[in-house]
Amino acid sequence: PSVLAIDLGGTKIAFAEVAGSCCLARSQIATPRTGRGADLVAAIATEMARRGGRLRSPIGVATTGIVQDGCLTALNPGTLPIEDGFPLVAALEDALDRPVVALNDAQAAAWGERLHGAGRDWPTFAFVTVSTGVGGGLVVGGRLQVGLSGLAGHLGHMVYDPSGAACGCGRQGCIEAVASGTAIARLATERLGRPVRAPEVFGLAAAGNADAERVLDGSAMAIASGLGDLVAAIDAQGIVLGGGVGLAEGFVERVDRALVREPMRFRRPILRASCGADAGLIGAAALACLHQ
Ligand code: BMX
Ligand code: ZN
Repeated sequence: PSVLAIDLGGTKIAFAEVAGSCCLARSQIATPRTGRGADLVAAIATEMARRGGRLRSPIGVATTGIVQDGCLTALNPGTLPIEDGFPLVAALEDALDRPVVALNDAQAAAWGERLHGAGRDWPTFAFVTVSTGVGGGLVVGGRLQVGLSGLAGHLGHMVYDPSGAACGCGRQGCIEAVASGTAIARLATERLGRPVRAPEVFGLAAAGNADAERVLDGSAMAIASGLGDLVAAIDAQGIVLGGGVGLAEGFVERVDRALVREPMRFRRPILRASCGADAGLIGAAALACLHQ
C-alpha cells in the first residue's frame, strides 16, 4: 500500500508514491514563485491531473514554511513568498478532492529519518537540512515536535552571530543567514566579486580556492554551533544532516572539523540523512498513512 506525498520547496515541487521508505512514480515541477498560494495549488492540481492515480486516498504534504492548523506562512519569505496564513490544506483538498495532511518539510524529514533512516537508533535528535534555507526538525523521546504554532524545530533561525546579516525572518545573524545555500552564494559572490551559486562554491573549494573554503567553513561553523545549542536545549544524541548543501561532497566532514571548537560536552555525532532528498516525502507519507 502506498500513499502520494508531495514535497513543496522554494525551487521545486516533488511528487512520489511512497511505500515505507520506497519512493516510486516520481515527478517534479518548478515552484511558481509568484507569492500567491493559489498558484501553488493550481500547479499541483495540474501535475496531479497529469499523473492520474487513485481517487480519494490521502496525500501527505511536506512544505517549506510554517504550518499551523493546515495554513502555511513563510518564516523567511525569501525562501518561498506566499501570503500569511494561506489555507494550504483546505485549498488542496478542494482542488484535489482528497484528504490532505501537511507539515513543515524539515519536520517531515526528521520523522522520515526517525522511522526509516539515520535517526532509527536515536529517540532524541535533530534533523538539519542545509538547502535554500536551513530547516530543522526535532524528535524528542521518540516524538516529533511540531509546536502549537508549527514553529518547533526551526533551527535555522537560532542566532549564530548577533552582529551578522539580517535574516528574512526579521532576526539578525540567524544560522540560515550564514549557512544556507542562499547565504553561501551571497557570501561567495561578495568575496569573489562575481555572481556564483552554491554548487560552484563547492567546486571552487575542492580546487583549493581560499575564498570558497572560507565561506563553506563559515557555514559549517554555524551548523556546528547550532548542534552545540541543541545539545544544551534537548540533549540531542546527534544530528542528521540533509539538504543539497548538507549532503554535498565533504560538508559533513567540514561540520565535524568545526565541532572541535565546541567543548567536549557539546559535541555529538553527525550522520548523513540516509533517506537523502526523500526524507520529507517519506515522513509526510507516514503521517498521511495515519489518516487512511
Ligand atoms: C526556511 C523556512 C523553513 C524551512 C527551511 C528549509 C520558509 C518558507 N521556510 O527556514 O520553514 O524548513 O527554510 O526550507 O520560511 P528549504 O526550502 O530550503 O528546504
Ligand atoms: Zn532567521
